[in-house]
Amino acid sequence: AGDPWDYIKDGAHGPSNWGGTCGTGKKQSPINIKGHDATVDKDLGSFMLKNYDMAPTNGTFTAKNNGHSLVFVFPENADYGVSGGGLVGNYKTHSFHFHWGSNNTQGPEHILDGEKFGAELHFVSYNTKYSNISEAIAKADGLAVLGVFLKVEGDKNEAFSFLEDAKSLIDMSSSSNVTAFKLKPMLPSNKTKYFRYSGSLTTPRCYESVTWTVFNDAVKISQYQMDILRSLKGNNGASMDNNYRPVQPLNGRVVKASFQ
Ligand code: B30
Ligand code: ZN
Repeated sequence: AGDPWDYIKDGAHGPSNWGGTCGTGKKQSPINIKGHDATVDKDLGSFMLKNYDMAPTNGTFTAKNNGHSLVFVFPENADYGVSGGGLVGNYKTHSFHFHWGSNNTQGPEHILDGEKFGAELHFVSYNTKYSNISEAIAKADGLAVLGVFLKVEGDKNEAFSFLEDAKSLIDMSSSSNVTAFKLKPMLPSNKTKYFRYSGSLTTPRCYESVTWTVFNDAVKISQYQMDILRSLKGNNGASMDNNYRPVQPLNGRVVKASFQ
């Protein structure tokens, strides 16, 4: 449903022609984060990640190629959550997905001090004052997304072994159940250094409902693991690479940093 959209630069359905709030909003994501311009906020405490170090026994996640990303959705009874770290209230983690480039110097949505890594991972959570993600998706305090930069370097990262399963999801709209795994190893070991700002979904209709947390430290994945993402296909069998939105104007927004 909705207007078709894609990532083809200057194309009819590309980012500069996305509809709705994408074109008119003043709090859009992603952004270029300049570490030195960020306002240090010592009151931004550390996160509570609920059950991120648990893999539910007999649990399965649904892995799906939705044509614009590779998404892993948790079962309704999964109890993954995020709170603290300056977030008001509790957020239930619904899913995670990736954005990546066709080479190792592009792919993330956020840019940190001009540095571009190969991919960015998003953990999407919704405010538990709403009953589900659909109800929360357009509310100002509806969503909290954690962003993690993925850098191609070194050996296979065991935290991302599940990408092997994604090899069966090359074609658009394919999905499969995968054995549940731990989320915490996918996050940087230092979770105390992060940036925080108020923004939007990075895909149509770009609702301005996201409290963004972007971790300072990147996580490493191997070239082989990156290439699995690059093998996925989107609409009409085209490559899904470069499924990232260009950075958007800050329009006076304050970016906070949890560290000096
Ligand atoms: S992001 O983290 O800002 N990239 C959605 C959630 C997080 C982000 C973007 C979008 C979302 O829930 N969108 C509506 C549901 N979509 C999922 C999606 O990621 O965009 C359903 C779908 O079509 O299958 Cu595409
Ligand atoms: Zn995303």
